[in-house]
Amino acid sequence: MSEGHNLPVWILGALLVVAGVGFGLAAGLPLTSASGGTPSAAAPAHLELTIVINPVNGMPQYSPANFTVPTGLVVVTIHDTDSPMNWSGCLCQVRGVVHGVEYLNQTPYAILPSANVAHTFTIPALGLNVLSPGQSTVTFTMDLVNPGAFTWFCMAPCGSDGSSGAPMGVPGYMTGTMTVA
Ligand SMILES: [Cu+2]
Repeated sequence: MSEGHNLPVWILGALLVVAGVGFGLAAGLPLTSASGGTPSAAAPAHLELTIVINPVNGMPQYSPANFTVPTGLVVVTIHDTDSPMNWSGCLCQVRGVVHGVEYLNQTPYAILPSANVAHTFTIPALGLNVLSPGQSTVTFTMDLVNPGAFTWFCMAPCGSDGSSGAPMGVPGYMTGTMTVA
């Protein structure tokens, strides 16, 4: 006699709801409030970054450049308002994020086409690399285990002088500090 046949219908319904929530998390779908979530897993934190053109000097910059996030799962959204850039030398491989993919306008990619990639969000200490095409919205999830201060930077040659000129390497533009606390 199988125990499964004795499961009340409401338990099966609850299991389906939990599975649905799990799928939503795995697919990177927009998350609603924590209420109604699974009690065993804390709701992920959210971080919103925007890449804008500085109105004074015309250089692209991440805003904010310095920010604090908690340990655990952090869903990051990058709104890139810069122009697309054809970065032919880009390997464009997504690394160090949950499931190994980022979502470009909600489509998952493990490797992005290099044709439009304008910037990257790269944290070598975490083995993390995410690509940001111009005029796009990118979403990915970090699973942060350890607290600390982590330098992030952009690897794309987005400067006025390719990979050597500003804003590359200028704090507050294409590099900054992510504090995990
Ligand atoms: Cu850049």
